[in-house]
Amino acid sequence: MPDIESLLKERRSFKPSADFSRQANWNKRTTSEYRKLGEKNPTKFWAKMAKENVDWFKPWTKVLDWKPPFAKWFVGAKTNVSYNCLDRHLEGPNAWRKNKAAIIWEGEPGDTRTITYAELHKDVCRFANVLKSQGIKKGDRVCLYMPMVPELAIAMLACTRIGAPHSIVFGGFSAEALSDRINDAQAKLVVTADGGYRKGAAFGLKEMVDAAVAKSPCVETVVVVARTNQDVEMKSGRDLWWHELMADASTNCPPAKLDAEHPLFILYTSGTTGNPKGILHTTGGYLTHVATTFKAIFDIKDDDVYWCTADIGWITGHSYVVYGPLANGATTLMYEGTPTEPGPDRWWSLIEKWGVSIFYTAPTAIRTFIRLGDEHPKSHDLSSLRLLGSVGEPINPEAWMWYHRVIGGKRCPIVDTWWQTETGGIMISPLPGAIDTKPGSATKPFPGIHANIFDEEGNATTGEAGGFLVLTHPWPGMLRGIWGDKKRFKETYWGKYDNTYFAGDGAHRDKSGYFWIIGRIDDVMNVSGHRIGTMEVESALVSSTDVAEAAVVGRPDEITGTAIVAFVSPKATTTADDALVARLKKHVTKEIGAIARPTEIRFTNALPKTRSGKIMRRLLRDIASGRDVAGDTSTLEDFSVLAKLRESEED
Ligand code: 7RM
Repeated sequence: MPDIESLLKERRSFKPSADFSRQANWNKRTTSEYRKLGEKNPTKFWAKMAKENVDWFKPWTKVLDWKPPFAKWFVGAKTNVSYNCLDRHLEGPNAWRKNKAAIIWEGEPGDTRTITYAELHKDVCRFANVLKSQGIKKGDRVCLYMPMVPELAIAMLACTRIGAPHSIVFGGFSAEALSDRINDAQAKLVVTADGGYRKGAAFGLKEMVDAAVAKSPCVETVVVVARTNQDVEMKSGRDLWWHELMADASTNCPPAKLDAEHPLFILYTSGTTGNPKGILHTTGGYLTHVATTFKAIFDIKDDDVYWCTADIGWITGHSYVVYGPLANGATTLMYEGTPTEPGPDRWWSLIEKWGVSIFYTAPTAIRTFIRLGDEHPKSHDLSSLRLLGSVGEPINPEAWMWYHRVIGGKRCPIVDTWWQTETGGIMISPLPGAIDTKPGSATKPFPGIHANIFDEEGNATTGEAGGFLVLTHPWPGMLRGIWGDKKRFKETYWGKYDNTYFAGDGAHRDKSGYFWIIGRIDDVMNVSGHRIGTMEVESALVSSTDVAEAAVVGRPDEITGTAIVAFVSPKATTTADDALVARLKKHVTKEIGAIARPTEIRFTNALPKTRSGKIMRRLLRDIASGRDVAGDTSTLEDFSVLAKLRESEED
């Protein structure tokens, strides 16, 4: 089996400015010290991080207990996540933070709220007492199905305060998907809202909960936040208003002293087939991982305004909207609505308005804004920005360059962060003051993270190589299991190689040891014996001035094994005709070679994506091969896209 090939030749490289490096939380010297320690002794490195970045009620007796594939971190230690995110900023040397903004929130209609650490602490204590009064005890699961409102963060922290694991279900999921997730976790209580705002209108959530709970007899209580004030039905004996419960609740609620391995949350991610997997994370290791990576990679300072655009219903929102930032006493911005509401410059106006200094978003959003035109970011003062981040998909070099130039004004380092729901926190990323970045590369593993590239036979590679991305040593934020399914946990992540975590992504490592993530292994195409990642062909297409976005898949072909099919959405100013097809085929050949030349190019104005913006190539593969679309489609953002793609096929 040949290696996954690297067709993309990217030679640009960017140094952080001397000013940035000088002020960085982790400079070149500390980073190289940590790299050495993490390389030689990862447990010692993480123990050091756990001491520096987390407060513990009781120390551990053992840093790591590793019985593959089961890991326990900080054995015997006790801590509490809400204590680390709140109480410790109100007392001792950081007591001055009590009136610092913890959360700056803006609703889509333009209403705003600023919540200080002291206020957030009070509300979290109140809601923790509400949960207790509704019979929620340590270990009970609580499902949160909410829009992006501060009450979601309050509910999360309240759960952690009493040791009730939360399971957040993204507010865009259907009643059926919600019910499946509630039942799998056997949640006793659901927190929701009447609705939220999106695309300039109020949408409803409560009716979804009603339909879901009808099929989820485990639910005893539903707490409802009044966000939109639309009419909702309140079932007596089951449904209660958030504001009424909070009005009577005490602000006194000491944090539970929880075992480091106490379950913190479950987050469902869709598998390639059928039923979703409940990824389980625990308390002490997860907190250590997100608090440390947030401080080092986002270089947080007390006067920063940090904005991660992810929905909290996605792991990025858990780790880098809520827990990482609050554990560091940072100000985190939360925005409720659509990026382009009421106009294509909403995000840039938010950056200007709030003076955002650190901005973390996804390639899909960057590509959307490229298509909308430079005039929108250019009409706003973005000079407050000093650091940019990217997550969720490989970022194609052209999008990276645009982000660097148009958003970052060429002065901001970009941290391209690779990680997964399963890893809990960032695994491969630049340390912005300590490494040169290359467009499209996540650079090197974080200190203490042992990442490598394996070939099909399970041989570790060294130097320049392409293959399967793996993690060869446990790390504190790693998933501890799939809720209720040990077998699936073992098979999915630990079944391919012995004692080694299989990430399911393809990657390439260049001569200087930089990692280039190619994307999901399932998406890699085998064309005449050459294994080619979809991302490289997509990058080549997008580097043409005619193309806004592209998704590439393989379809079975008698001669070459796999034929490359490209779904292309042309720029608004471009005519989609046969001449364009010919131009694009030529362009790809010139950029990366004839082997990657698409056999077929289909034009479309929208691609099927998940709600977090990842292209669902699995569905495109079915369409390209003329099969019925099979498997789980519950995470699809917009179902009409599928119908349109099918129609275009019949034309
Ligand atoms: C954080 C998150 C995980 C999958 C992962 C990759 C892809 C994420 C990057 C990336 C290239 C990146 N969690 N991915 N980040 N690919 N470069 N910087 O996205 O569980 O929802 O998805 O996302 O394929 O395995 S996730």
